[in-house]
Amino acid sequence: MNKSIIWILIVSALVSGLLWLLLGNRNVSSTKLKDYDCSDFRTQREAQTFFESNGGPSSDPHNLDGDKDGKVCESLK
Ligand SMILES: [Ca+2]
Repeated sequence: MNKSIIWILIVSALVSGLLWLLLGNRNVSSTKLKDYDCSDFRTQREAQTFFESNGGPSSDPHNLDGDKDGKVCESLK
């Protein structure tokens, strides 16, 4: 087997290992952020304000708007 092919394999294994570590660490740090649920808010308006200041209807990382109609925590008054 050609030595350069072996080196390419070693380097690509190291690079993918490094990428895996970087992406893995990013996932760990994102899961450390608090995940808000409707029970974290006292009123629907409070949840709605939080939702709109954190990406609005286009982004719902906390999954507050389960039915995707733009209105969060319909169960709250
Ligand atoms: Ca909704």
